[in-house]
Amino acid sequence: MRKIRQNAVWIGATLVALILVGAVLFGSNYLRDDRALPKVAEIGGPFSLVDHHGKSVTDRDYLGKPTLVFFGFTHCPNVCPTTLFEITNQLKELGPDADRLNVLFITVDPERDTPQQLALYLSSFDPRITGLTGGPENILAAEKAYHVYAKKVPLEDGGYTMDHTATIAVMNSKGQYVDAMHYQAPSTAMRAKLHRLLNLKDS
Ligand SMILES: [Cu+2]
Repeated sequence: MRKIRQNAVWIGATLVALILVGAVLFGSNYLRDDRALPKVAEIGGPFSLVDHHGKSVTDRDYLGKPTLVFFGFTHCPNVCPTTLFEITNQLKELGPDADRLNVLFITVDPERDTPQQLALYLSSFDPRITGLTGGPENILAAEKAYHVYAKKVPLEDGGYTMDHTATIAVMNSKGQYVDAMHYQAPSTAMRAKLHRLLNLKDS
């Protein structure tokens, strides 16, 4: 009788130990996967917009080359000009290799950012950056596809500004999400990512 009880204790203890080990292994794997693959398959998707030349375009027009996708607006006081300036420097440094890349600046403020306004604004940056705008529903759909947050914030003078996600999504030539860049990251980090994207050797 005592032996049976002892065995039962051992079996119970072994089971608890197995469950604990399992939980730890599952937990660490889960965390690792979560960090390595931030909803990869979910970011990106179809869009139907108008470029800064007034031409209707869709996501399919940008397949065949890797694409940087950045959402912003031309009245942005800081984040957007800083990001576009950084991208411009990177493209300049890449030289002709930058032609193997699409760079899309999609407005979160279609009310003010007409194709003409985008063209005017982008004339201060690298000409290989394409501005995209469209109807409010089309812009909303693009924001949703890229998991971008954007919200109108009223200003005291009666105008408004936009709160928005400032991450640059890096898509491969098949339109699949591969990486993200942030405008506050050091230039060398962005340079390394672009080189990897274009299969260039780091010098
Ligand atoms: Cu901005």
